[in-house]
Amino acid sequence: MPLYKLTYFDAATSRGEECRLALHVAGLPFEDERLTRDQWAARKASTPFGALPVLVTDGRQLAQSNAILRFIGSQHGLHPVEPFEAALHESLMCAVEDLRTRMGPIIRIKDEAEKKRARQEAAAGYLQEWGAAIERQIGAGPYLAGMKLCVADLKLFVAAGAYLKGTIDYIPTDVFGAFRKLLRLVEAVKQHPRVVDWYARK
Ligand SMILES: N[C@@H](CCC(=O)N[C@@H](CS)C(=O)NCC(=O)O)C(=O)O
Repeated sequence: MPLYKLTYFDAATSRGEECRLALHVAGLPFEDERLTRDQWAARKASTPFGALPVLVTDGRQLAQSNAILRFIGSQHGLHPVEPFEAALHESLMCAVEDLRTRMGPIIRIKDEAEKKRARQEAAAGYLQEWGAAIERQIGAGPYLAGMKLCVADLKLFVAAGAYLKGTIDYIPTDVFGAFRKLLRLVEAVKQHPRVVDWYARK
């Protein structure tokens, strides 16, 4: 029986997917529990913050994607050891959460005209500011820590990658085109052998 269970929804996206990737890249076998919306409604109150993902290990629950990523990363060579470097990576993971908080309501707009207006505005404005801020934090690359993949790279890959796939109407796939280091990081993560392995097994 695996030591870890990661619970999320049945989608290869967002906070759950980055935690699954971290477990897989770390080489940790885990139970990949995927809830339907009805199952989630019944389970929500029993989770620490009423939200997913949740990692269960040794009979204890850990919520909050960044805490889960740090927990896995710091034990398995996927998070910096030096405290300031570790905090810098955490600041980038927080920036991804800022992105999701800001874009979530825009992604959920139903009215077609308003959806188009808000998404085009975000693509030309907020997403450019966000991308430029991330770009400034990336050094020689390809990853944040140079040649070594870390959990913060996985989080950036999942978050930025969602905008590059062309599945979000009115946000062009070249929305981050000005940010060459960010695009190189996303590509490097995509080509990492453990990431390739994760997507090959689905
Ligand atoms: N800050 C939390 C946010 C968790 C969150 O909002 N999760 C969403 C899915 S990505 C969720 O559980 N939505 C269902 C709900 O809130 O009932 C984290 O980083 O894990």
